Order: sequence, then structure tokens, then C-alpha cells
Amino acid sequence: MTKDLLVPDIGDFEKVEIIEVLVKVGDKIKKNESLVTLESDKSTVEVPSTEDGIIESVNIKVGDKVAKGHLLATLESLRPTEEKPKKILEEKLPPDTEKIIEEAENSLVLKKEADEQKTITKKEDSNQKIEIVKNGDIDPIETKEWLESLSAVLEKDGKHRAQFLIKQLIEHSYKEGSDLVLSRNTPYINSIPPEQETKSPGDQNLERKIRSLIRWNAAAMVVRANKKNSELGGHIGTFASAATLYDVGMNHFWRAKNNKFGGDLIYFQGHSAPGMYARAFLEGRITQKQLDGFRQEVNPGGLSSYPHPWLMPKFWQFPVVSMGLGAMMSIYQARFTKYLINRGLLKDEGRKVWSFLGDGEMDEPESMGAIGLAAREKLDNLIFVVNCNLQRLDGPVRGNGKIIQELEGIFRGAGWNVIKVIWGSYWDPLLAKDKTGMLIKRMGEAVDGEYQAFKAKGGEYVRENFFGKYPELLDLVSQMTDKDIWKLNRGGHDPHKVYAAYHSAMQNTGSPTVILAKTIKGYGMGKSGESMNTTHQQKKLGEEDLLYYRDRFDVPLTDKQVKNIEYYKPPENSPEIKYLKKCRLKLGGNLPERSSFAKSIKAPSVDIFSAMKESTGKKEMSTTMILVRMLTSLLRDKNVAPRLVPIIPDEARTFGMEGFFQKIGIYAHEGQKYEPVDSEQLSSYREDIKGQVLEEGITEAGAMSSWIAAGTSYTNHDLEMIPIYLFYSMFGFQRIGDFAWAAGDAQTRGFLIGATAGRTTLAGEGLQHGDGHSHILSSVIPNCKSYDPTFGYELATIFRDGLRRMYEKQENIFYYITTMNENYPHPEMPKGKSVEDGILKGMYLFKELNKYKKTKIQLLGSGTILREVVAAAEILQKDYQIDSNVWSVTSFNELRKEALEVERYNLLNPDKKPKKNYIEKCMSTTEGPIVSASDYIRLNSDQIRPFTRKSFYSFGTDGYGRSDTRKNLRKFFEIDKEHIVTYSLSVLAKEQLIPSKYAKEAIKKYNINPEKPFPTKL
Ligand SMILES: Cc1ncc(C[n+]2csc(CCOP(=O)(O)OP(=O)(O)O)c2C)c(N)n1
Ligand SMILES: [Mg+2]
Repeated sequence: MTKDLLVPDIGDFEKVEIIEVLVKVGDKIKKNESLVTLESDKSTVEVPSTEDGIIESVNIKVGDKVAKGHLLATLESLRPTEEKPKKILEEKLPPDTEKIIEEAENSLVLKKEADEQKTITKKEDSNQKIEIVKNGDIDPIETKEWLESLSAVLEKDGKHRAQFLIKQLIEHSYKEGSDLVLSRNTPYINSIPPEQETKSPGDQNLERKIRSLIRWNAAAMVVRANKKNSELGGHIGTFASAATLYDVGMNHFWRAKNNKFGGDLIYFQGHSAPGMYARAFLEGRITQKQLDGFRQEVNPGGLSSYPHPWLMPKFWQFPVVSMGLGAMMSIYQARFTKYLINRGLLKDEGRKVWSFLGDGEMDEPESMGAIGLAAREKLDNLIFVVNCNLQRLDGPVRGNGKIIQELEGIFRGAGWNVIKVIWGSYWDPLLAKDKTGMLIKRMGEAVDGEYQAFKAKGGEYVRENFFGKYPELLDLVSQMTDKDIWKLNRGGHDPHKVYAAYHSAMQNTGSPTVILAKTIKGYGMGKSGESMNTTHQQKKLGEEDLLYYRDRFDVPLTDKQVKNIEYYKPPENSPEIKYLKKCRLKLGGNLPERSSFAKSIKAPSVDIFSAMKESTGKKEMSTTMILVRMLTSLLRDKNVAPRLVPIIPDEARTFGMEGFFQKIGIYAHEGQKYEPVDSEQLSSYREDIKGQVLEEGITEAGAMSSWIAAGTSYTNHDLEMIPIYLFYSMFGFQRIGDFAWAAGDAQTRGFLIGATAGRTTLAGEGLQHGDGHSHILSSVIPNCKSYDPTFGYELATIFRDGLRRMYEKQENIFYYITTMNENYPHPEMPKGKSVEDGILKGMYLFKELNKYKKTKIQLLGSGTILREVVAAAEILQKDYQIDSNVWSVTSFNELRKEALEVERYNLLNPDKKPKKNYIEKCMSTTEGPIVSASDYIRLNSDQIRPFTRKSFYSFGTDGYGRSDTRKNLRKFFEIDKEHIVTYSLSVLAKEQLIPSKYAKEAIKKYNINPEKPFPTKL
């Protein structure tokens, strides 16, 4: 049976051009395969077939303009029976509101009657068992009694008393074993009661010994480095407080990557790095020489101060030391892992992401900025461990409050599973004996400033100031010596408590978990730094302190060895080393360790890009549209398509990408539970568990974290993915610069697209939106390649090369490309290999105007401003008989980098023939001075000024942007064709190549006001 394939509802468009016909007569086609590509002046969408079948006729051709209902093709259906046609919008009768309300009201009455019937009629004898349950209440009479009592309290003693009683009830029930949380906070005790703790299977004695050695070696490496040179720095106190938290994970929980398992992903807190090195030393992965090279990285073999994959690419996986980034990046890592699983690209092996954070670090907006997403997306593969040592760099995190309680409330409110590990096992008997509840009361009352002092000042002080507040508590500890009191430990230092918490976190499903572990900063450092406000920066320990530290942890070193600050490593066949290695072997290998076994992706054939190398004729397009068109084509490449990860923070419609919603779907872990309001349209908002687009909502930091997760998937999941994150260029590097820097460190591969770029090209939006400096910001990241292309073929050339270099050759670079929203025609790609080379190197000769062969000038332009430069060249030739070369500069950044390298080579090889940089090679045979203009601040062009060996004048958009038309803005910033002509004439006069009268005339002719202040002052 023959079926007509029509243009579906395409939204607000009347006539849309067909730019590609993807089928021909006789093709066998499946439902949802694309028939044609349509392009409006804003976006590109493919129209899918609604049936399986064989194409009988194609009724349109490229260039036709179509609208809804237009016949595209006919098809011989292959369906045996006809499927019911999807209801079209028009068929749905407009809802009769009155009727609906009436029906709803009637149904409410019916429901009420039904409920009444369900009401329990309690039997006369109130002692008898109630058999009918009313709304889940098994004893309504008892309920009534409680409520009446409460009413009586309210009436008699007022609301404060009533609230007090309710709070007491909640706390009491919690203490008695109810785990029902009726407020955001639970009392200041451990979440897991002792009787519910899962016991560690480990050998506690051996584990303590190992931990002590790790502690010692970690401290020793910092002290030794600073003895050598106090410039080097480092931290002892942080790892000292976190050693147990790491040890329990390393010995029992964290599974490494190997050929059978993908590995858990652990984000180690940045400045606890010495602890990781010290463990790796015992494991034999790091030598003593390397430990001695801590923070001395210039010569090979040193160890980086913090986790930096760039510097230790086989060791560190996640750069986190800039506070807050680790929290966000780990959340999006966990999310991206689920994305890969849901899309069928990765096996679900129950891998976990663990993120270690400091309690001070939680102040960073980024730290908690994405916890809502983690709960919403039910990231039960994510575990945060916040080391609550109550201190940050300068002093207490919350001296007057309680950081653990504060974080508990926030995380629980956001929907996380919260596990508090506050008290160690020595407290258990005391808490069990505390029948009055006074101990919990006192624990809840004391603020963190006091808790800090308790651990700095000794047992006697604690007796007096903590227990001493209530006689009942003094009684409670009357049998204990001050030493016993001092021994009362904190949960984060108790391996049993930590094990139980980790075990519980591993079992949790349906939500992410945060473990709030209370510890002591500088644990074991004694008077020199335990719980002191100066602990954070303690990097030197005197002899006495070292001896104390040794004794505190029973490190088997002689006094002499301690004085020499020797490392301690037991022999290979010692129980400690054997145990340590056995634990890691059981967990599949070493951690941290970075590797990649990802297969490369073959770059798509040149054909996919060839359409971009043709002229668009009269058709005007923006580079953003061309990019979207290119991505649409790439989605047809079988190697590339499944790996593309388009990431958009709520700007798909701005960039004309809404066609992707239908075609590849928006990732949603729960699929789509509703029919979207625009379901009849071709670009309907389609959410899907297998969706490919990451529609992040309005969070540039979140989108960037997703981009990093996807762009490092080659190492974390052994799977090359191609993330393309499109954003308003102004809200890119300026907003998330620190993430971009971390992305470079992590060796992220991917594309960042600064769309709606250019200070005068994004016309109406104004000062906060008009980007005139993103290329300067991107230029500072060593492995970021930035480009500012003007034409479709330039963009295609850069993009294809990016795919080839990052995914075929697996180079550790990423791309920043600006695209614009200004529509203009795009010429055909000029012929010649040098053009392609030049585009990638940063410049090529776009046009030569050589009619008069007298005076010549070199005109450089990039992005949209190249078109002003071309127009200026034509005026110069026509009105002033001045010839020019017009150079399209695709990347001032790339040009500068190359020139710097050449300059350095020449300076270091004074006896050799000097090399020429690429700019010189382009310019050496040309005549006349250089005038260069871009839509960015002058510094953009100025980057190459010293390397051209010619008189060089740059023009750009220095100053705050503002909203107006493109024409007015370009006039304001003096980069329109009229200014370029005028400045060129003036430059030529200054160079004494023409008389100055021409410039003077032009100033008058173009109404240029020389008295106007410089735009930075306006
Ligand atoms: C964004 C950022 N700001 C400042 C610092 C400097 N800094 C390093 S550690 C630290 C204190 C951290 O305290 P906390 O998070 O509580 O960690 P702790 O050492 O107590 O475990 C500061 C301010 C940084 N690394 N990153
Ligand atoms: Mg802290």
C-alpha cells in the first residue's frame, strides 16, 4: 500500500528550504530514518519517515521551499497491517473546561463517600485489637489521645512549649532506635547505632601498624622537603586527620581498574596527596628518591604537590585542589557514568565515585552547587566523604556552630542519604549508660570552637569543660582517668566506625550518600599542631615533635633514625607489606592509577565536510548554523555518531539546535513521564533514558563538569567520547575559567564552542553579553587550541582536524572555537593545500587586490570583522587606488605560540641559521604595513605584533560592550569598514607612503570624530 510522507509540524515556519535529500527511489527505509534535511534561517532539522517501506517517488529537490503538509515522498509500506495513525493535534477536541470541573467535583464527592465507608468503627472495648486501619493508622483512638494532649499543652502553655515537646519526642524516638527522620537534623550522634554496625573483616592490629607507617612517611616527606628548602611547602595536618578515612577505603572498598572491572573513581582531597604517595611507597610503586622529590618537579622524577594528571599522567586521575571543583566534577562524573550505562555504551558493574572533601571546602558555592542534581538523578553510585576536622586554613570552620549539623541539614534537605560518623567506639559505653539523655544534650550544645579546644587542651580540660557542665555527666565519667577521657576518640579516626559507614554507603540505593566524618586536624601531632589554628600550614616538625609523633603511633624507628627523619618501609615479606598488597590484590590493583585502553575513533571521511567547502551562493548563514549543520551530518557517521555528546546549558533554541531533541533525544534518567506540550512538532522536547543530548539547564559550571567527564571518558571508562559544549561565549572562560584550567590538567579532549561570540556581533544584548576577550582567556591554557573562523569551510577544516587529532591520534588537546550569529554568504574554499594548512596554523591569504601595483597594505581580519576588512580593501582599491592583501586570521593564539617557539629556538641557537616563524613566512614577500582588526580587544591581534617584522597597527573592541545595532557598535569600536579605511590611510601616511590629506578627507567623509574619547573611557 502506498503512503504519503508529508512535512510534519515544524513550528513557526512558513517556507523552509530543503538542503539535503537523503533518499532516492527504490531505497528501503525504516521508520524514523531521515528523508530530508530542512533548514530555516535559524536551525537545521531532519524529517524522519513515519513508516518502514520502499521509496516509490521523491517529490521534492534541494532548494525547494516547503511547509507543513507538503508531500516529500511516497512509499510502499512494508507493514502487514496498518498501524493506527498517531493522533494529530487538531483531532483533540479543545477541552470543555466546565465539563471537566463538573466531573472532577462529582468524583470528589464519590471519593469522600468511599472514604467515609472506610472509617474505622472502633469496637466498644478499647482494649480489643483494632482490625480496621484508617489511612494507615492502626490505633486512631490512641492518636486522638495524643492530639488532645498536644492541644491541651498548646492551650495551657503555648506554642513554644508544644514545639519543645515535639522536638523531645522526635529525639527520643530516634535515640530509641526509630530511624524515621522527622526533621532535617538528627541528634549529634552517629547515624549508625553500634548494634547495627557491620564489622570490618580486617586485621585491626596490622592495619593500625600500616596506617602508622603511612602517617609517618607522609609527614616525613613534607618535613624532609622543607628541611631542604622551606620554599617548598606542603601539608601534614590534613592527611593526619584523614588517614583512617583513606586507609579503610584502600584496604576494603575501592576497586581498581583491570581487565575485568572498570574501577571505582576516587577523588582524593588535593592537599592530602602526601598520604597517597606514602602508601604507594609502601606498595613499591614510588621510590624513596621520588618521595624526596616531593614538590620538586622540574627535574624528572619529582612528585607533584597535588593531584595533577598533567604532571603525573600515570598516577593521578582527578585534579581537585582548587576547592569546590572536585565536588562538582565528581557529581557530574557519577552522572556521566549513568548516562553511558543508560545509553548502552558501558556495562553496569556497580562502580562507585568517591569524593573526598574538606569541611572548609564546603563553603565554596561549587561544593554544594550541584547536590540537587545528584539527588534528582538518584546517583547512588556517588559517595561524598567530608572530612570534618572542624578547621580550615585560618581557624575553625564554624566556631560558633556545628559544621556537621549544618551539612546534614543541607544534604538531607536536598535528598541525600546522610551518614554521620561523629563518635568513636570508646564513646559507645558512655552513650549506653546515659539514661538521662544528658550526654546527647551536652554533645548537641557544645559548639565546634569548643570541640576544637577540647582536643587541643587535654583530658582534664575536657572533664572540666565538657562533662563538668552537668553533675550527671561528671558522675558518668567519675571512674575514668583524665587519660581515659583523652582517649575518647572521634568517629573519623575509628576504623570500625568508618568501615560501618562505608559499608552502609555501598548498600544504599536510590540516592547519593554523604558521610560526615568528625576528625581532628593534625591528629597525633601533639603540641606542635594537633587541633591548633596554625595546623594547616604546619610543614616543619622539630625533633621533639617528631619523637612524639613516632611514639604516638609506635613507629619502629630509633631516636637517631627519627632525628634523621628517615622513612620506614618494612621488608617485602613482612606481615605489613604482605597484608597491604593482599588487600589491593583482592580489590583488583593499585590506586590511584591512571591509564587508557580506549580505541581511537576513525575521523569521518572528508565527504561529510565537503558540503561546507562549497559556496552558499546568496544564502546567508551564521557560523553557528553551519556548525549545527555539520553536527547533523556527523550524526550520520557510524563511528562518530554514538560518541557525540552535545552539551547545552538551556540555549539549544538560541543556537538552532532544537532539531536534536527529536533526532537524538535529551538524556533523562527516568525517560519521559509526560507528553510534551509540543509533541506534535518535529522539534518536540523529547526526553529519553537513551537520550544523547545533555541539556544541563542554567549551569555553566555543571555543563563544564559534564564536558570534563565526557572528555576524560577515554581514561576513566576506556571509551573515547566527543563532547561538544555550546555556550554563550561570554559565559565561558570568564565564568568557568578554573574548570577550564582543570580540564586542561585532566587532559580533557573535546570541543568548547563559544557561540554568539564577538563584542559587536552579538548586537542587542549589551555589556554583560558582548564577548571581546574570550580568546585572550582561552590563550592562557597551554593545551587549548582556539580559533575564530569566519567562513563555513574554515570551521569545517578546523573541526575535522580536531576530530582527527583528538580522537584518531589521541592527542591531549582541546578546542575552543567561536561561532557567531550573524548571517552572511559563505564563499567557496579557495583552492590549494596552503589554504588548509594556513587555516590550521592561524592565517592564510584570502584575497589579493593587486590592480594598481603602487601602494600596498596588508590587512588582517578574523571572525565577522574579516568581512569589514574585505569591504575596506575594496574601498581602498576603488576610491584610493591602494592595493592590499587580505589575510584571514583564524587564530592569533596559534600564530603566537608558533612564533614564540621559533624565537626561542633562534635565541638558543645563535650560531645557526635563524628559522622563520609562520607569520614571517606569510609576510616576508609582501609590501606595506599591517593593519589588523578583530571583534576582540586589541590584545588579540597584538599577540603577533612583535613577530611580523613590519609596522603593525591593531584595532579591536577594547572597552565595555553595549547594546545597539551591529553597524553602530562597529562604528563605536572603530572596526567598521569606514574606520578600517580611514585608519589604513592614516597608517600609510605615517609610513610616508601616501600624503596625509587622504586620511584627513576620509575622517571628514565618514563623519569620524577625532575628539571622541577612547572607547575604554566610555
Ligand atoms: C579555590 C581555592 N581557594 C583557596 C585554596 C587554598 N586552600 C588550600 S587548603 C585550604 C583550607 C582547606 O580547609 P578544609 O577544606 O577544611 O580542608 P582540611 O585541610 O581541613 O581537610 C585553603 C583555603 C584552594 N586550594 N583553593
Ligand atoms: Mg577542614
